[in-house]
Amino acid sequence: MTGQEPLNKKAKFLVVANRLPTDLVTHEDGTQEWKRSPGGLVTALEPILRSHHGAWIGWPGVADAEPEPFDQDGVTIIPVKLSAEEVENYYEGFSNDTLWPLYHNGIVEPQYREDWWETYKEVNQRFAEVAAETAAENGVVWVNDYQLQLVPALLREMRPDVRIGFFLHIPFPPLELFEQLPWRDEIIDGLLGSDLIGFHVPGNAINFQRLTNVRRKHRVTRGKMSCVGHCGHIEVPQKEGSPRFVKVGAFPISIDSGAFDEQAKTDEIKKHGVELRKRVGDPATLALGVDRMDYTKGIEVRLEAIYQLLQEGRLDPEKFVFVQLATPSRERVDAYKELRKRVEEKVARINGEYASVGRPVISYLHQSAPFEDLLGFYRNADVMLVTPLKDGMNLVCKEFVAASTDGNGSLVLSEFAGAARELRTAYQCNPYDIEGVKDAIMHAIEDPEEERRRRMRALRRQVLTHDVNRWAKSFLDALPEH
Ligand code: GDG
Repeated sequence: MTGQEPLNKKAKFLVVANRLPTDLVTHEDGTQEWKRSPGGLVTALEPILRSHHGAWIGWPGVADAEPEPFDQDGVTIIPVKLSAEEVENYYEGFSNDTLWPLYHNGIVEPQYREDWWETYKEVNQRFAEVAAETAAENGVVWVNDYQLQLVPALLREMRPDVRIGFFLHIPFPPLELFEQLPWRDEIIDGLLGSDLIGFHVPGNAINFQRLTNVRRKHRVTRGKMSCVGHCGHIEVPQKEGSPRFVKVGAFPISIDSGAFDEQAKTDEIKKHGVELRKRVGDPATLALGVDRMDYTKGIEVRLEAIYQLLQEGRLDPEKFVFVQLATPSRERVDAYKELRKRVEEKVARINGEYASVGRPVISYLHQSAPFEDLLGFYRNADVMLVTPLKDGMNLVCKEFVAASTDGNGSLVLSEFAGAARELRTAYQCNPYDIEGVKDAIMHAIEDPEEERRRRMRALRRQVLTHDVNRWAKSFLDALPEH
């Protein structure tokens, strides 16, 4: 363990998320070390956390680990312990095998199990207790994502003085689907403990408002359908006194786009990108996919589209390479094991039929790629394929745009990614319409250069002016005062 000092102060600004911004890594000799995992959320929130003596509550990523809180660059890190059984029931089970598929339109069948739900409740209670102990008087607590939807109400019960914001990073489903959940009313009431509930896109906010209106009979004041920011209020009756108002809004998350642009421009990344392109045979067209290995991401859709385009002779295997970087994810959940098998069979089939010796058409990795490789590929790919069946936002497409500093990449983007609402000039497609996906890919490759550049210019304007700092600020600015 590193020699960080245990701390014991109250935080005026608190982030609560399933995972900490730093992972506890255990080496082969049994020694442990904290490794920072600098994602977009961390980058956006770190300066705010630092300036407010902030704290971050989350699980360190290892079962049964119980490290003491410590200070990391001015932010208090507060680990929450999860036993191996809790990881299985709360995280892999209820979060990733019940809520994740249900909220992504039931792409795979959600599993409903009472024992998973019981553990979900217990773990949410623990997170809420730690937050209640940590938050300073009248502080701000920002709760994140589907793993912790009961925390707002539990926390409000213990600490009515704090202001609670909740942000959902995945889609919120329509009423007709959400109502399958045996514990639907408990989840709604958990979320309604917040002062502000944020979603990526207005459609999600509207789904939630309609649900509370229909199931809980709460009065809803709706903003404009096209709203970004404040979309409306839900009036929640109280046992005593006047009702509480919960603000609901759409806040499309983004990336640290300036940093991506800057880093992608460096000579090192430029050279590295050229080198990577050479390594895959310097094809006339390099297409790229970057995803967690998840059935929501539509990896199979793009493989099928490429397969058919090769069969029809619209893509030439001598001139085309597709690089798919697929980070391992949730490998103990059955649906993920099955997906991996299907993807790998498809890759093998395409290469078996169309590759030549030493020259695969599909270059597939089931590994977490180093960040420099990611940037190098983003910068040098001709076409980026982002074809989710459903995605809250999708940051990969924004990263590709920000890193396309030469202004000449083409983005193929599913209409069902939250990002499609902002990235209008992408080559958009319906991932359920295979002919449409194939046509979008061919347009992205064959359109005149001027058309491709025009589209990318508009995408870059959008992504570079709407970064993750703007997202965090708009959410926090919308959090009502008590
Ligand atoms: C959830 C929602 C929403 C991926 N492979 C590698 C790697 N990555 C990085 C990407 C990107 C991140 O992982 C993936 O972010 P996404 O947004 O695309 O997807 P989810 O993980 O599903 O995120 C999503 C998001 O929350 C935020 O609210 O947008 O809709 O599902 O940053 O770059 N990074 C490295 N190597 C890899 O191999 N270094």
